[in-house]
Parts: sequence; structure tokens; C-alpha cells
Amino acid sequence: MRIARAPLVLACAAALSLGAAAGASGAVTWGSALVDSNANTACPSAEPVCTYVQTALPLGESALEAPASGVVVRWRIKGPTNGGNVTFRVIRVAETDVVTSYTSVESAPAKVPSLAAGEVKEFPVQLPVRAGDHIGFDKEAGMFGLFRAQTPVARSAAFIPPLVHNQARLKDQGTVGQLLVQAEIEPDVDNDGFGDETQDSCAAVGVCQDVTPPVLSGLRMRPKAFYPRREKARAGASKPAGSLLRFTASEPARVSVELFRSSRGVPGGKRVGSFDQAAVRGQNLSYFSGKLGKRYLRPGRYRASLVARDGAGNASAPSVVRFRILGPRR
Ligand SMILES: [Ca+2]
Ligand SMILES: [Ca+2]
Repeated sequence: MRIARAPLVLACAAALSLGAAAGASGAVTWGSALVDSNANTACPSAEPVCTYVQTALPLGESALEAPASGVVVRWRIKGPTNGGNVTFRVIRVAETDVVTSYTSVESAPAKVPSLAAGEVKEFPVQLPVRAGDHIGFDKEAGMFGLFRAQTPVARSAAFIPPLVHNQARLKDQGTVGQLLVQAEIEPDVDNDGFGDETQDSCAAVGVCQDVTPPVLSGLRMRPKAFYPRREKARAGASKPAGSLLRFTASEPARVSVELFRSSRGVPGGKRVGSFDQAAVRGQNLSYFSGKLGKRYLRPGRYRASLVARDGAGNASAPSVVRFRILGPRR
């Protein structure tokens, strides 16, 4: 009897721990804690719409920067007492020693109704976000109650006119104040662009696996015929040295580039080597110098075959581009 019961207890324990793993929430909150109350803030000029980005928050309140990568599944706003159009924005901030630039990488427009004092309105959304991104929104000049006023530590950057998708800008003004906006980020372990907890069912099932291979598209090289960089230096060639490789990836991936040189009697060409590069989701652009490791490619016709692999090891179909390495000038 005792022997028979032991496996049963083990099985129950295993089931319980699986259940706990599936139910554990990986969602995180980003932006204001929405605790403080509103004060009037118009856009800082006569422009009809402006963008605000949160750049500092008091310690202990919700995270200034997105605490995790994943998908924004909902965002909330406190106030405004008179409604209007608000565009929620995910902002990527790039800092150098000299300047800080701000790029809106994702956005979602919403019609916000007039809210009672202290009331919070929530909007469902599905926007990819990267850890470290900043939160912001566009507001109409006449909308009030989107800041907590006179918060010494909280700061935001203002952009007039508003930010444009994928265009980096320097801020027009710094402003004291907390944007009363908050978002919830869910993990996207299976990389399908949906939050794993409320937008797809993988967390409920307990298996979030990325089974979707990356897709490469729009692969091209400009120019298609070019000198290696060495030849330009030596000959002062009028044709450009090196080429720009451009493609779009459906998700972050490691891309391996295999090079084949046309060779008489060898179908598909002779393999001359390969290199790897990281790809982001969306447009990718990189410079190819015509050099492979320490060697410059010999003049001739080439074929580059790209295969992308995601973090789970799923591989894309090969994507091919042809190019020509020009010979030395005489
Ligand atoms: Ca997902
Ligand atoms: Ca994938």
C-alpha cells in the first residue's frame, strides 16, 4: 500500500508545481503609479498637439523605463477632466556624451473621454516594447489634467510639434511634472507579437514556446557592383567602395550570411565563407566592405545567401542576393 501511494504523492506535487508556473504572472507595470492628482498643463506653445515623454520619476513609484521587453497589452490615463485625442507612445531614448535623442517606435491613438477627478481610463493595445523604453503621449493643447504639478523629481520632455514615427528628435523643452499614464507589459516568450498572458493562450496552457521561424524579406544590395574598400583607397576609384545590405526581419534574429563565388563548372558557385550579424525586428541596414574576415574578396560574381535564426533556433528560408566585386583599376 505504501509503495503504491508514493508515486501518487509525487504526481500531485508535480501537477501543483506545473500549475503554479502556468499561473505565475510575468506582467510588469510601467510609468506613473497613478497615485497623484492632476493639475492643469497645456502644450507649451500655441501648437494644437504636442508630445510629452517621461524622463524622470520619483524613486519608489512605478518604473520610469520599461522594466522588461514584451508587449504592452493595456495603458491607462488619469484625468483629463476635459476629454480629447491622446496618442500613447513607446519612445526609444539614445544617449551620447553630448545629446539625448528620442524616437517614437510604437504608438496607439485613443479618444479619451472627460473623466472625473481621480478617475482612470484604460485602453487595450498590442505594442511591442523593449526594456529601457520610455513612456509618453501626444495630447491636444486644450486638454488639461495630464500632469501632477510641482513634483520636484518628476520631469518630462516636450516636443512641439509632436514626434513622428521613427524620426529621432532632440527635446524642445524640459518640463517639471509626472505624466499620469501607465502601461502593463506582458512577456512574449513565443515571440508572436501577442502578450503571453491575456492576448494568447500559451501562458494558460503553460507552454510558451517560439515555434514560428523568422521571415526575411526585401533583401537587396546597393550598389550591386562595387570595389572592396582597399581598391578604392589604392586606385581612387570613381565607383563606390563597399555596399549597403538591406533587409527586413519579422523578429529579432541572428542572421548568417554565406557567400558563394561564381565558378565555371560549380553549380551555385564555390563557397568562400560566411559571417554572422544581429538583426532587429523590422528594417536592417548594414555596410559590407567586400572583406571576409581578414581577406578581401577577389573580383568576380557572388551570391549571398542569408538565413535568420531566432532565439529558439527556428530558421528562416534562405534569402538570396547577387553582387559583383569589381577588379583593380589599371
Ligand atoms: Ca506571445
Ligand atoms: Ca520565432
